Amino acid sequence: PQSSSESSAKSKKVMIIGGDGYCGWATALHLSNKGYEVAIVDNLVRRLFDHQLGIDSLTPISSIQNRVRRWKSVTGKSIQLFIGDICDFEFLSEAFKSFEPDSVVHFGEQRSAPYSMIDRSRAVYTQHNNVIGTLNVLFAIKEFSQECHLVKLGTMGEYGTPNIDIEEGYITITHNGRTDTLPYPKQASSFYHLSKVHDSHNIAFTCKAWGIRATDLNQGVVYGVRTDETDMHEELCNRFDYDGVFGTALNRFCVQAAVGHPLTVYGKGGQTRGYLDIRDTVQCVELAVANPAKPGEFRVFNQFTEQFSVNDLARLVTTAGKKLGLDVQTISVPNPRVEAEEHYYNAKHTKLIELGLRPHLLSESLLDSLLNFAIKFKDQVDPAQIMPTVSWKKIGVKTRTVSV
Ligand code: NAD
Ligand code: USQ
Repeated sequence: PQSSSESSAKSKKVMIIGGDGYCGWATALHLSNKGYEVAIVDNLVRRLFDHQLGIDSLTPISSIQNRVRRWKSVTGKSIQLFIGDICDFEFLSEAFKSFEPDSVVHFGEQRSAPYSMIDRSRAVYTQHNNVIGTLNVLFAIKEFSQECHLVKLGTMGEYGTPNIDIEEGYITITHNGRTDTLPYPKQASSFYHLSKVHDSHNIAFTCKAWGIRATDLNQGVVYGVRTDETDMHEELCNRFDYDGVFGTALNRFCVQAAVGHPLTVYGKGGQTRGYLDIRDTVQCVELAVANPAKPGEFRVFNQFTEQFSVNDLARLVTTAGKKLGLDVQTISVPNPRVEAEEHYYNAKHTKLIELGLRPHLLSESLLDSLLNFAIKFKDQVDPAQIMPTVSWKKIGVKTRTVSV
């Protein structure tokens, strides 16, 4: 594998779509710090969802313009900004022609499963935004920069929870005496997770038909907030979602423990997923960018470092909380989702390790620092945002205002 040293990265231009979001902001700074020339493309719709739902990041986040200005003043490095919607092909074309990326890292989607299950209009928005946005990126690569490598954020949730081992993208099957290597079966369980399945199929097809080079990063659930770069100045601070729509399991549990809210385990709590530290998200993307797929190759990496059930996470947070003097309780919340609550789960995740990933595993020290981080900001917590409000079964055509 090629190492991503500063010198080899200098001439490389990376466009980060969704660079104002949680994973995208951390990655944009990381790649800029490593010597890549970075442009952020974002329509700031994630900030609009907060306004519409009456929710907010635990941490105060600066405007994208101030973030980029601060980054320049702290490091001397410039990040270009293109504010617009990738579903608008004219906007995307202009951004492509002006920046001429060598790689595109695509984080720019509606990424919450509960959001996609609020009502019909949110389900349709999610699939339109994600599927059409990705199609536009594929057309832009074909039209303006054939050699450009697409690094696309997918999700481990594309595979669901089958009763056999999960492979990295492909499985070799022998059927009626004949053998083939085929895309691993997809069993997504929300309109959001399904949008990622549709994306994967569209990308795989264009790799075959047009020779696009692409890497699908089937990422697990991300936790943590601090990275080397966002730590450089308080105005570079990342967002931290803890609410019932955008907050993810471990981040939510840390905030719940900090404010004395019982940990919200949905159903039996045996739901097992792959998890990773946000410091590993930025490392994985850097590895994918530095070691591009070949023309026509549709490469799939499972991007997580450890598997946990929801009950495992609750136990870990309870133990770590006790050490900090917190009395952490757990409640079983009737599961608002339709998902297996007790199941087999064993997913391969070796390809990024082979490229050189050095994982930050979930040790007690990290949980301590994440809990301390949540404690530091606990006055910002709105307890009314904690319980889940979106039901997989009650979704209907009537437009819902999700509020307390
Ligand atoms: P996020 O919502 O914080 O960031 C997504 C960004 O994309 C936002 O800034 C949003 O404004 C932007 N965006 C959305 N639609 C856009 C459009 N049409 N045009 C331009 N910009 C648009 O999400 P995140 O947590 O950073 O996730 C980033 C990616 O990683 C997503 O694709 C998500 O599915 C994937 N992922 C996230 C996690 C996780 O735990 N956070 C886990 C696995 C995969
Ligand atoms: N869960 C609880 N209690 C909570 C929150 C969640 O028990 O308070 C359970 C959920 O029911 C689910 C599991 O924890 O079984 C994970 O839920 P989550 O909200 O942390 O993650 P999920 O909805 O799967 O989505 C997140 C990101 C999404 C990404 C996905 C990766 O929002 O963008 O694609 O993680 S994965 O889970 O591998 O598909």
